[in-house]
Amino acid sequence: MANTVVITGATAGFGAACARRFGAAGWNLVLTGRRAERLEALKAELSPACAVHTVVLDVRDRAAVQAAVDALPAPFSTVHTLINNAGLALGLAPAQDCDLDEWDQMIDTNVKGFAYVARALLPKLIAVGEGTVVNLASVAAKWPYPGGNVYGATKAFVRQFSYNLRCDLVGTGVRVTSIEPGLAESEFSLVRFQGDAERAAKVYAGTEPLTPDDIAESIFWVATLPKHININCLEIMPTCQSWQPFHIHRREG
Ligand code: NDP
Ligand code: 8X3
Repeated sequence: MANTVVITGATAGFGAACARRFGAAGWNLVLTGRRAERLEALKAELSPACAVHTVVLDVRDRAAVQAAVDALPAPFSTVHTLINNAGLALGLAPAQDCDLDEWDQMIDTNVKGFAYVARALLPKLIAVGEGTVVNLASVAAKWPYPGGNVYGATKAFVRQFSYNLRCDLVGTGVRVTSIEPGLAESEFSLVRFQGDAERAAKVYAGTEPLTPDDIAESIFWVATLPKHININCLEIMPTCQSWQPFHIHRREG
């Protein structure tokens, strides 16, 4: 019987690329996101080559997350891998100028929704006795940058949750990986800049960023390694990205 992967945020970017990558390998797919028409289009594209179950789901809705997991039909109810990917950044303003509604949405999605999904699915993974939880953190979990304030902090939560989860799951056969990409072109910047396509395009102009397919390939590798191997974290940057020296503010004169 084919393995099943549950992917949150499958309607775009990394999640959609993971659906295509795992689907091409014959996995059963549980695809979730808020945009129903995107889920249906992906299902039409990928089935019947693989089995696809779609769930329109806002991960911020705790009861809906649990209900969706409880209602998974066979064979999708036997879960081997969770790709806990749904998330977003909003804005790039200094903390002192930020919109609290945007902070709420990032915390509610990237921290609370992320945790609801993990909690709801862990018993299913443990019941199988092997498998992988793949959590989408970011380079922003570790490396600060101006305007990263709450977004980076939510990703630090994802990273540390992943490490703590490894401690709780040891002996269950379920492994956990924190995936930490840098510059990657998807709808991420379009969302961050509230649909401003011109500003979003500037983020990637003149670069060769990571692609969603690059991330999907890495996640597929992590999830299909021999089961005694756990990749704790995987930090991935495009070759064109690096760090700068510390910023030092100097007095004038
Ligand atoms: P995209 O914007 O392309 O995709 C984000 C996905 O998250 C969409 O499918 C969206 O679906 C879903 N999503 C957002 N909010 C919710 C919600 N409340 N409930 C359910 N689904 C939701 O971004 P990426 O693919 O680039 O990002 C995927 C993950 O990777 C995110 O967690 C992001 O923080 C992280 N990441 C991205 C990087 C990048 O540079 N692109 C780098 C490092 C990490 P819908 O709108 O249909 O609900
Ligand atoms: C996305 C990468 O550098 O914009 O997590 O925070 S970054």
